[in-house]
Amino acid sequence: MQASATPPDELDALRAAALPAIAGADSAALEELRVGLMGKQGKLTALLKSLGAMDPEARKSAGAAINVLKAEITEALTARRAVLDAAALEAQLAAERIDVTQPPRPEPSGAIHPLSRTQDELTAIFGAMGFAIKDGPDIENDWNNFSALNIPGHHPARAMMDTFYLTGGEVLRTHTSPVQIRTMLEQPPPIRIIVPGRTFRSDHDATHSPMFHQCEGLVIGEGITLGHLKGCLQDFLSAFFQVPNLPVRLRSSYFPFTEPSMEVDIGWNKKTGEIGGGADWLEIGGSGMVHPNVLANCGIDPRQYQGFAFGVGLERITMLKHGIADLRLFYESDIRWLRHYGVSPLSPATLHEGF
Ligand code: 2U9
Repeated sequence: MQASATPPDELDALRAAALPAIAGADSAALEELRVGLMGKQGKLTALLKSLGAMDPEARKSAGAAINVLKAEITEALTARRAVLDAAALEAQLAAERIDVTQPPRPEPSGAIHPLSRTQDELTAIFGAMGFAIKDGPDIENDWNNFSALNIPGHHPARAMMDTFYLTGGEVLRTHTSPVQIRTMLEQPPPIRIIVPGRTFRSDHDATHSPMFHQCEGLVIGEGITLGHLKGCLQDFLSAFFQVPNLPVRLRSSYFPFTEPSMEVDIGWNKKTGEIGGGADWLEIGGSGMVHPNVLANCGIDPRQYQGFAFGVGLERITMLKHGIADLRLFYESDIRWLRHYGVSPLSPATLHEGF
């Protein structure tokens, strides 16, 4: 004999017990209720299973009533779970709140090394004049470092006491000039570049370090004259030392890679060390018109193109600008020195603010 329909009282009793329990349950109790009602052994599951044993008529009406109750319970479970989850999230957010307005711990912040700062300042000055910034490898071949620059085999710059030679015949570059050679071989004129970077000489005393830094400049174009060189140096040195109309003097000299060649002097007061004041002259770098042999070595016709070049030692101009007395301190990583002479990373070098 087939079972009769579920008595409506039984469904009402289940509804009356389940819905208030669900509405007041905490997270664990809610899960227990869900399993107790809808799990494999759950009461509602048992009622649904009982449908199979009913005759079709009874199954129809009982099925409808049980499904109504199932929908009510499912909705109540979902709604309660949503309320509990939202409350749990609120509690977690409150517990994990971070005060992003709190000031940082009083730890000393880092500083930009004075040589890096000088490099940044040169980049700002020459960038504003339309120069590109170039770099190249520390290890160079003999041709880029010497021969292309019109430095012959017998020149003292090539002596063992001056240059670090590697076993494969390469050298640690003794100046940044090989980068200018590479640039001229790579691109046709006009060329307007500065090359700040590490350089090496086999030399070590109070005023010489085996590793030091240079910044060289190169301009190649048609109709470039010594007047352009002088004006460029004047603008650069005035901006770097922050002295308007800084006196700049070119004094005849000799370099294999330039003709004519000139030392670059600036006006200063030897007694007080003041740059731009006084009647004394201070050598700051070298310069000249690029030697026709050097242009020809790089495939540039010296009858069509001319150029000027210059070089300064970054340590030297940094020491002069900031009154740093000893070259060796640049490389000792003494944190007290770095704090004193270093610059805040939060004040980048910009021309219009001055530096
Ligand atoms: C090419 C052609 C010419 C670069 C130049 C100097 C003069 C110079 C020194 C300054 C201080 C080196 O660090 S230092 O000792 N430099 O006197 N440099 S002209 O001339 C070039 C470079 C590249 C192709």
